[in-house]
Amino acid sequence: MILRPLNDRGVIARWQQYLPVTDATPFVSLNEGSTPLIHSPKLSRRLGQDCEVYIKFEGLNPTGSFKDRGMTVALSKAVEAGAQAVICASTGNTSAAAAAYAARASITCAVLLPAGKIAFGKLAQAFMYGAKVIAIEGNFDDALRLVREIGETESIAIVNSINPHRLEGQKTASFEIIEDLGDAPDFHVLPVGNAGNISAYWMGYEEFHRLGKSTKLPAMIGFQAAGSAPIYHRRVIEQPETVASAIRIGNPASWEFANRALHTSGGVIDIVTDEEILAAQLWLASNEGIFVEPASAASIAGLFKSLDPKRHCERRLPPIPPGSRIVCTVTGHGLKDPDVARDQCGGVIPAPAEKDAILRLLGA
Ligand code: AN7
Repeated sequence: MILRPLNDRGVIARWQQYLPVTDATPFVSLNEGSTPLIHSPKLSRRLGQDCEVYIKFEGLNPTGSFKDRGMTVALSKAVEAGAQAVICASTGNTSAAAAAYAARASITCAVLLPAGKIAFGKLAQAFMYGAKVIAIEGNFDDALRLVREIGETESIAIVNSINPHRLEGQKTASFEIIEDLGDAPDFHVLPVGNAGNISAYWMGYEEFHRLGKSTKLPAMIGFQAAGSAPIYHRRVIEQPETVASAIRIGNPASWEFANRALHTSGGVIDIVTDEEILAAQLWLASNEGIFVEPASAASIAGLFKSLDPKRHCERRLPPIPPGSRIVCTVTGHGLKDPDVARDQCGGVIPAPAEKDAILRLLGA
């Protein structure tokens, strides 16, 4: 039986004609995608010169990250091909998405995670969605190597972004941005880990430009965490480290593809420190009401960095001309990583259960 959810407004239902699906493809969907593109008055003002900044809030997908866009296509194609099980390596969000969509498709899901390095919200998701959760003594790059090896001999579908269906699904975020803005932006800023998403966005922008749906192509600006910046340093990082655990990756799978996107778009890869990431995370939540996980805040930290004239000379960031439109993708929800959020919080204000005492504390 072909599974076609009623009222489905998901990525495949909306963008079917641009995706590798046919009438024989079941739609394994949770109504992902169609996330809001939120105008940021405060970031726009900080940029000045009539620039407008928009935030593509991918944390509002069903499992709380952009991974759902790719996973709906990957799982649909896996089920179409008769797969009984899927496997992925993950820093957390891919495993959450794979587990949810596998549950939806009633097939087995195994996730290989670096032990002790997964944000708690993501781990809880993998368990709750019913995945087999395997914590390896190694980092993400080790986990991905193992998944590739397992895929060579076993009949189990790999749903990491080395599966091209993942990037096909993820490119739809660019389509939505072009629809919302009426054209492509001038700059697109996003965090980079395994480099799949920057590659997928670029695919989407190129495809819609080719089809005449946009008049221009954005410069793609990617930010890696300073301690996990293989593309920036042009070498594999053996022991990547960063508070932004989602992008703690030393040997990105889509490295070549991302280099092409950077080169063709006139973009760059730069780095932001953990301190800059955490400051940007707190800034975005407390100034715009948008709570994102640390990795996602790398794009906002990067925007701040590109505004700093001193940093600008030091690095190769392109100048932002007056009147530019800039889209920053924030990739995952802040609730994914409660431990980092707790460390960012001030202490609570203790008070007796008395009105006057509370008014005194409020300075009233
Ligand atoms: C919130 O879940 O690699 O450059 O295994 O979770 O496409 O890898 C997550 C990556 C950015 C980087 N922001 O995207 C995984 C995983 C968040 C992420 C990235 C990830 P890519």
